[in-house]
Formats: sequence, C-alpha cells, structure tokens
Amino acid sequence: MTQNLFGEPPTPYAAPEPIAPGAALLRGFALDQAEALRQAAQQVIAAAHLRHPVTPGGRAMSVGMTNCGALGWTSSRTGYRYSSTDPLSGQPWPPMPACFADIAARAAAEAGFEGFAPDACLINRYEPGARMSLHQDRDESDLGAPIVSVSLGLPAVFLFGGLQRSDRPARYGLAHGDVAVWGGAARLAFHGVAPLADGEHPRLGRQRINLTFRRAG
Ligand code: MD6
Ligand code: FE
Repeated sequence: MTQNLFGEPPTPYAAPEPIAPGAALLRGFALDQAEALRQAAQQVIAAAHLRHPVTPGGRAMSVGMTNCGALGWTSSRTGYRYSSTDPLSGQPWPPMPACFADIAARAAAEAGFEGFAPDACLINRYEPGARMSLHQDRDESDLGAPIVSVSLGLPAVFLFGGLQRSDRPARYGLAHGDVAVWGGAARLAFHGVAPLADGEHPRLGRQRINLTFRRAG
C-alpha cells in the first residue's frame, strides 16, 4: 500500500465527515479505485490536452485543465461557460469514463444526494505552486445537483468559506483518494485551493489531479 507524507498507510474509508450543512469530506472513499481513475484521466488528457485557460481578467490560470462528458467548462477573455465541444479542437469532449460516473454517483449517494448523474467532469492538474483562488461554482444550470470532487496525487489544502467572499475560509487537507461532496445549502460556498506544496507522489509523481463532477446542462 502507498504511504502518505508521514509514512503511515492511508486510513480506509469510514464515514462522511460533515464540514458544513450540505458539504462533506469522504476521506479515502476513492482509494480502491484510484489507479483506475488515474489511468482513465490520462486517457482523457491524451485526447483533449491540458491547457491553462485565460480568465476574463486576462491572466492564464496556474492549473492545467481539460474536460470529459457531454459538457466541458471553459474560460476565456469573454467569460466562463459550458460547451459541448473543446474550443482547441472543435471536437466533442472525450466521453466520461464509466469509472468516473460510477465513483461520482456513489460518493454523492454516500453524502445524501441520491441519483446524481453528472454530465460534466472538469479535470484539473496542479503542479507545485499552482493554486485556485476563492470562487463559487455557479456556471451550472442545475444548482440543485451537488458537486463531487475527487483528489488524486499530491496532497492539497482546500479552502472552504461561506456564501460571502469575505467569509474567512477553513482549511482542510485533501489527500490521494479523498472525495469532497458539495450541495444544498453549501452549493454556492466560496472555495479554493492553496498553492500546492512540492512533493513526490508514489503513483502520480509531482502533481495533483482533481476530478470535479457537475450537472451542468
Ligand atoms: C480542486 N476544486 O480541488 C478544485 N469546486 O482542485 C473545486 O474548485 C471544487 O473541490 C466545487 C466543489 C468542490 C471542489
Ligand atoms: Fe470550484
């Protein structure tokens, strides 16, 4: 079994850990599927390459991104939107791998959101120093559905605030195989990721991959 930074084996999944009404961490929930998820993510990335989208403010994001599923999240000078095609290739996004849809539905149900059927998966790749500033996920047309977020590779510090940008965020470690589920009263909470600390993950090397599943259309 792989070891974490402290040389201890990862703890098997036990139960959802509520962090706010509507939000929970499922630590280790995806551990036994992590290798299949990693391989499927690599196949998506091979078909729809990672890119560093430019924000409406004009700056390239430090996180590399791509998508799979019927819809993909894109950003440009003109704003954020979901698109059925990859703007780099003009082609549809790669289909969502079965193991992706399966872990997303099972994690959502575990957190109390039955029947989650994502139509979009955003794949984020963080290298050391990459970060995501505080934001709300509000570009989806179905805000009644939760978001499911799966972490693979190097550990990150997840920042979870409130419904106002000015609410001071709490900090949670997200390790390889951890899943966060976000919905209900927490669906529009501000959140982000602190700059990724350098390290070497036994399976993924010097990176963190995050899979974020939504019902976008
Ligand atoms: C990340 N996650 O963990 C970025 N959004 O790399 C998100 O932006 C996110 O983890 C909504 C719900 C859960 C998340
Ligand atoms: Fe987000």
